[in-house]
Amino acid sequence: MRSITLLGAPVDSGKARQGCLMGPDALRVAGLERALRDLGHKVHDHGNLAPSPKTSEHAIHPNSLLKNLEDCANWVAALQDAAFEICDDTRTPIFMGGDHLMSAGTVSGVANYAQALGQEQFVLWLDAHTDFHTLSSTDSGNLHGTPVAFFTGQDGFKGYFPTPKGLVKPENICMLGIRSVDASENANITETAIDVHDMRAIDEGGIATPLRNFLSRVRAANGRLHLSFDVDFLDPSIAPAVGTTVPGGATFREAHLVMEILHDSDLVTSMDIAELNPFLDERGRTAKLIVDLIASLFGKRVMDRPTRSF
Ligand code: EXY
Ligand code: MN
Ligand code: MN
Ligand code: MN
Repeated sequence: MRSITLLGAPVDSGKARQGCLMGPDALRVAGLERALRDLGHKVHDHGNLAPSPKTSEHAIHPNSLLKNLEDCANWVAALQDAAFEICDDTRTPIFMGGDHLMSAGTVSGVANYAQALGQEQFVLWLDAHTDFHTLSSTDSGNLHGTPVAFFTGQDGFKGYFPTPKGLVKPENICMLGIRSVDASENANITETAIDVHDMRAIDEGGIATPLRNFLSRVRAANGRLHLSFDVDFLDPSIAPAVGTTVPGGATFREAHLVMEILHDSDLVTSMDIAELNPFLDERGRTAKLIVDLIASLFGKRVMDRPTRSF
């Protein structure tokens, strides 16, 4: 039984297709709290981090709309403090986004907490994208493409963003589901020890092996594990409610298998749900799927494993 705290982190950080602001409430309407209570967990809904930054319709770029960038930077600073505090009074925070800029705040906050405990912070990044742009490398200027560069301490944020209070070592990050990487991101990420498994590798060798290998590293280091789940990790045919869909994503069973293996490992200490855009959903289909996947992460089983394989 876990003690779980939900915190909404609604943000649309400049991309054209807005709507992630409504993500936290869509997860609430889809029954996230009830699903977790039904599994025997203690759940507290801490509400939303307010106020969300005001962003314009079109892309934010450091050179053009510094004002909006400042709002986003202040929001990230507030979120990293809120994340740190929530870690202190609950065993498992679930941060409900909002687009993936949220992870600049949540991951630096939980990494700061890990540092305070003298523990290593690890991150499992489920995403179609590596989100490894800096403010100078991004072409789109969309900040949701930058969080991993931010919390690994890459250059190019100074003067625009707060100093991350907690950093994650690149070698402590595993990415699964990658299938859309910009040229400059690719060049930069291959210079690091980030463990990237794209969909080609997963198609060939399966998703369980890289995940299990990563989890044994987390366990060996007695580490804390943050799961950052970008809804566009999933194939758009099962999860259409994201603004940056990329065909060829994880299937329903691959996603549930990841959650089941994570549950059995008991290693996850915090998580994000990012990029859910209810404005693009079909009668809450995507939000309900996310709730079901989180239920798998927290112990829901379709059936108890047969004692012997047939
Ligand atoms: N790499 C592209 C960009 O930087 O604009 C697309 C980023 C999409 C980010 C979403 C959250 O994963
Ligand atoms: Mn509260
Ligand atoms: Mn992402
Ligand atoms: Mn993505």
